[in-house]
Amino acid sequence: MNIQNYINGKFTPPFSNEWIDNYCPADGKVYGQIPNSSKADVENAYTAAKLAFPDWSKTTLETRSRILIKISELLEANLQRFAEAESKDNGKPINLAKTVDIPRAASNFRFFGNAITQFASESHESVGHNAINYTLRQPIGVVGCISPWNLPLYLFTWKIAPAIAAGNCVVAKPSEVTPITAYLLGEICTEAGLPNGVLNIVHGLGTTTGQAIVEHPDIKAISFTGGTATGAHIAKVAAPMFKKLSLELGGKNPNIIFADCDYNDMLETTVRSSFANQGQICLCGSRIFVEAPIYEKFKTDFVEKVKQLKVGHPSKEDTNIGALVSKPHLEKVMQYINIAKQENGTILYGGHKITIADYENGYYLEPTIIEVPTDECRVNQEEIFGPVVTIMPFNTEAEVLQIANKVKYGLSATLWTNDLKRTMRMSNKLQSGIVWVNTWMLRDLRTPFGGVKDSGMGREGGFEALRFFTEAKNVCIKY
Ligand code: TXE
Repeated sequence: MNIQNYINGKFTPPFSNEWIDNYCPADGKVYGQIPNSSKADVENAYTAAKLAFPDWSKTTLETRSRILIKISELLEANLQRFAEAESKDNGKPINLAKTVDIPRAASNFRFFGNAITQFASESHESVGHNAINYTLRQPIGVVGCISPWNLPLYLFTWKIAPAIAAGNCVVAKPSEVTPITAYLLGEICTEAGLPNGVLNIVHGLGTTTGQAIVEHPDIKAISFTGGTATGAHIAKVAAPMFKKLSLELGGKNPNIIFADCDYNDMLETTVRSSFANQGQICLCGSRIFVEAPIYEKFKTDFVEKVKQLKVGHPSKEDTNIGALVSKPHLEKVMQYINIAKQENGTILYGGHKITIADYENGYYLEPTIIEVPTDECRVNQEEIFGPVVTIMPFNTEAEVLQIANKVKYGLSATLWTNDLKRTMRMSNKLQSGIVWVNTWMLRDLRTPFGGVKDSGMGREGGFEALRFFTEAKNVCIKY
């Protein structure tokens, strides 16, 4: 399957005629090519966006809303096709793509289609001065959206939907590792009546295409999700141009389990929060801390449950764990398993590459549980981003709080307890942008989403996203 850029509503090849192979993680074979777009392609996309901006920014909220909701409906109508494409491109189980990725991408458009009709700004009366202030929330112009490979369409649309809802025009780049559903989205946008140039999708490597978007002097805001090192680099390039930046980066999230929790619910959810999407979700709880009295029981039960997970071809309905996204990524994750051994970690389960008949070159890995002797080891401090979790016991609330916070990341944390006061104390003190109590990845699109420390800056979601994609202008009128 050869794909093209989507610029000004048309599918176009890259000027340079340079192409990148696209691999299918399930069998390791090349199954298509994608453009490696250059500065010239990004400039072309920018020009289309710039020309579309005056009309789009004046389009009524009702019309914008109707188009966004139409995109959402078309995604739902094409659920099967998109889910198959996502599963093939990324290696994730088809069931996950069908129940999570594509429905959530559709709900991103529906949500922001509705949210823009409710978005309002403030007014401040300057009492005693006979003056009134009101704040205009104006779209920025042309904005850049850059997304990663783990939740390809879901995270791509999480940026694009609020950007266009707020009246901006977009130059967007999906990950070069998983470009297919972003490509298919172009067709749907045209069918939904999105005017040409409002959304432009350019494909290519981060260092060429992505870099050209970030460096473009007239793309005034960048919304990025991806690795922390890339985020730091983008900040360095964008800061001297005073671009608005939203950076959603890595995580090393603690999953803290107290003995008083609802045990079965916790166990079930912990299997999911550890291994969903092959552990390749920035919100996965990759560091599991268990209160000492239930530690041995948890260890036994968790290993037992994880043993039952079926690693298999992503297209099979009964597969729980599919293929990792790429060969280099599989190698990186396996390297961490070796590091764990050198650091005196005990592999309680997994740790090996799996060969699946007929798909011998696919990127399959056993779900892996490592018992660590201390939290101060690389597997407990660095983001692995694969089906690998560490576990260790703790004795007191103060102790677990300290180790939970002792990493450079701060995206999310999960807490399992029925003690209300402890919940309040811990939620206040955990250094993360999101705290889940007795649940994981429960999503309400109105809530702020993002991290602290090296997990990034800015918040996505709800009105936060609409605020990011607009500039506030205060107008002060004396009467
Ligand atoms: O991410 P990159 P990669 C973490 C995870 C993973 C690591 C690297 O630990 O192993 O990051 O993954 C584009 N200018 N996460 O290499 O490189 C790139 O093309 C502009 C966490 O895939 O950060 C892609 O579209 N853009 C994570 C996007 O940035 C650039 C999700 C992300 O790629 C660029 C994914 C540049 N110079 C990985 N270089 C999460 N937190 O959700 C790259 N890109």
